[in-house]
Formats: sequence, C-alpha cells, structure tokens
Amino acid sequence: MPTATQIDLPDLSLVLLIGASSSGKSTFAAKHFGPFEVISSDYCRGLVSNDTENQRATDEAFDLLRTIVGKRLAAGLLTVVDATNVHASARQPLLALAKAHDVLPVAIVLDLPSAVLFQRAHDRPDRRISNYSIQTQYRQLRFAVKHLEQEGFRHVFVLTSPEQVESAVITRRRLYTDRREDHGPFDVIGDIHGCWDELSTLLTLLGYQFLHDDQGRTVDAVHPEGRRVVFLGDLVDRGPGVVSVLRLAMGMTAAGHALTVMGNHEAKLVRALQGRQVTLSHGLAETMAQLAGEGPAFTQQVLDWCCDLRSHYLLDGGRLVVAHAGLKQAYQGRASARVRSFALFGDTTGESDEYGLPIRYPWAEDYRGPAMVLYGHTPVLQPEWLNNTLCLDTGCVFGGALSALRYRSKEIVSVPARRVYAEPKRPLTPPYQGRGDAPHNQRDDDVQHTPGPGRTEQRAQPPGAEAEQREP
Ligand SMILES: [Mn+2]
Repeated sequence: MPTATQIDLPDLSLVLLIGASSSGKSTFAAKHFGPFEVISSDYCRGLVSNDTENQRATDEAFDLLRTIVGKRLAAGLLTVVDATNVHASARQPLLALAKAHDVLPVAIVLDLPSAVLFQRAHDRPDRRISNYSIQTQYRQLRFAVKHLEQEGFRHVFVLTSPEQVESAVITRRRLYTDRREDHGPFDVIGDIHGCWDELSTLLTLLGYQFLHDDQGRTVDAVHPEGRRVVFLGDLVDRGPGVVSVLRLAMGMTAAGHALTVMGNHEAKLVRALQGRQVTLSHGLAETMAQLAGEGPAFTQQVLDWCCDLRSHYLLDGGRLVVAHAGLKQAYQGRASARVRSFALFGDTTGESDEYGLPIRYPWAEDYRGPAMVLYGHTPVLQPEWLNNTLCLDTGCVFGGALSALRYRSKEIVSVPARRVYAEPKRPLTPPYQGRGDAPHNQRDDDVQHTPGPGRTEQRAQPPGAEAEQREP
C-alpha cells in the first residue's frame, strides 16, 4: 500500500485547488480546511445569482471571490480557493493577490484520469456539466501542471488517483521566520564585517564563555544564564577576521546558542561562491581571499550556512523583530521577494546621494508598529531609538564600535574598534535627534532597486530646526 501523500502547508498561504469539474475539490476542501477558509466559486455564483452553476454570473462571482480572498490575506489568514483554476488566466489574478499581500502561493492539483471524471459526472445527474467541458478542463490541467512553479507557486502538490486524494494528509507549519515561541533572552549584535577581535571582546563583556576545537579555534560561545546571541547580518567583508567570525557564528548557530539573519553582504557572498558574476567590491575580495586560505571544505560549509539564513525573525511573542536593514510593520512575518529585499537592503528611493550611495527611505520615521525592530546595515555614530526601532551598526570596521543590545533590558554594550579597517565612502551618520542630516541615506552595497518617489528633502533642515518648530 502506498504511503499517504504529505502536504506540508505554510500556515500563511493562499492555496489554489486545481482540478477539472468532478475531481472532488469541494469534498477535499471540506475534509481538510475550516468552513471560512474555503472560498468556492460555485458558492460565490450562488451569492450573486441564486444559482451555483450559473455560468453567466462568472465574472461577478470571481470579482466577489477575489474581494473576499484579499480581505482574508490582509488579515493574515490561510485561504483556499475552490475553483477549477485550470487556466492560467484564472490563476494569474490570485497569484497577484498573494504577491500583493506577501503571502506564499501554493497549488494542490487534483489530476485524476479523465475516465474517473466522466464516470463521476454521469453519477451526478444534478450537475449540468457536459463531457465536452470536462474534457476541455482536463486538457487545460494537463498543460498547466507542468508550468505551475514557473508561474510563481512556491509549493506544488499533485494528486493523481482517487486513492491518493483520499489518503492525503495536510499538516500546517509555521513560516521559518516565525519564532514567536522563542522568548530569549537575547544579546543582539550589529554588523561585524570580519572584526574578530572586537567580537570576541564584546562576547566576553556580555558574559559568554568560549569553547575551542582540538586545534584551539573558537567554535562556540555559551552564556551561563542561557542567553543567546542574535547576529544581525553582515558578518563578512572588509575586516581581517572573517573566517574566525564565521566559524564562531556557524558553531553557535548549530549549537542553538545564536540566531543569524542574512545581511546583504552574505547574499552577495552566496552569489560569488555559487560562481555567479559579481564585482569583488565593498570588501568581498578580502572575504574571498580569506576563505581561499581556509580551503574548499570550510568554504562549502560557509555557503551552505549562508544559503539557510532567513531574511528576518519574529521573536518573543511577536514583540521583537530582527532584520539586517529593518522591516516595516506590514512585512513582519510575511514572505515574498519584496519582504526579503526590504529586510536585506532596506527601502530605497532609487536616487543616489553626493557620495554615489543609494538614498534610503527613512522607514523608521514612519514606523508605528508594536514590535521592537532591531537592525543594522546603516552605520551610525551611536545607536539611537526611533519609534521603537534601533540601528545597532556602529561602524566597527570603519573605526567606530561593535555594539550589542541586551534584550529586554535595552542596555547597550559597545566595544570600540581597535583601528580603522576600511574607509567609509561617506562620514558615519551622526546621532539622529537635533541633526539636520538624514540618518538613513547611507548604504554600503551596490545593488540597484526600483525607483520610487523621492522624499528625502523632508529632513534637510539645519540643526535644531525641529526643536524650534515645536515651540509656539
Ligand atoms: Mn549591510
């Protein structure tokens, strides 16, 4: 007897059932999903025309269906669309909805033999569907099934027999970014960029004790009170100790003593190690040289580890969000290309400043979310709270300091850089309050983003202008 098909669903997804008429979609949906989770095109036809099979009501019915789906996805609710969905023109607007709400699209295909479909239609004389219609749908589905991943579905499950449909088991899993059950306590560390000396000093100050391998290399750090580190990304590039930093971070992550989110420098390192065309700028050449000195086995471990890094994490019941470049509220706990791009690179205006660096949207100025957001990416002279967000990149590799925040006491612990390892393209951003300079417009990568409307001039005020404006 064949083993049951396991369908592992992310708990925030838009599920399209795809199958010809009489393939058993509604039965399948009712068996595996809650009554509000399933939005059926037949039911919507009924709502707008009093007739669930009224084909002339199709446009109105799907208009209603998409409205309901949109409302549910906005609310963060798993939603299942029970319609034939055999033609790309039916799937495309639903894929667009999933994308607009940063929700993963999933396809469950009921791909049954046409003989089974004809027999079932024959056994249901109440249905007005013709064999010709079923045959057309069957052909469309046979064509569609090969292209679903290409269309944008993140997971595709295909059930090819009545037995397989009957025995399928659906489990729901949390998104990989969802670690709300993890309450810490955490020590959150900003951009390291290969500053090994400062990292080891900082961890010692924070109370961590080091473990070494038989060659005396530091492979783990343990806190006697069970505290754990969160690395905010950009561990690599520019600095001299990339290998030591990576070996420790990888060891701590594997031992459950640290979490790491991906920085834009790790993302570029992955592309370089996969042999893709990248410019060896912004310190990547130093990383590649140091990895080459360590050998291919370690380099492969680094690549595997970096590939597994997530864009962000929701922690501590959703009270804490960590992401390399920060994350606005609408994207927290969601999954899409633009969520990842925001978390790694920030939100850019598409314009460049006088130093040739991309200008960023000051997302933290508009942030009103209840979760604390800790991030790095933009070197600042000192961390300063803004709307429950804090940048912990104090530019260690540029001669600043390496900084950590103790969560939840909000105590900042910093170690000054031993020297300037790299020259910044522009001066580090001064503290936020009372300065005219926008704190968010320095970025250290060369990735271009889609332009948006510029608005950086809003903060082009002389020092003290803000305070003066508040005075009556
Ligand atoms: Mn960065």
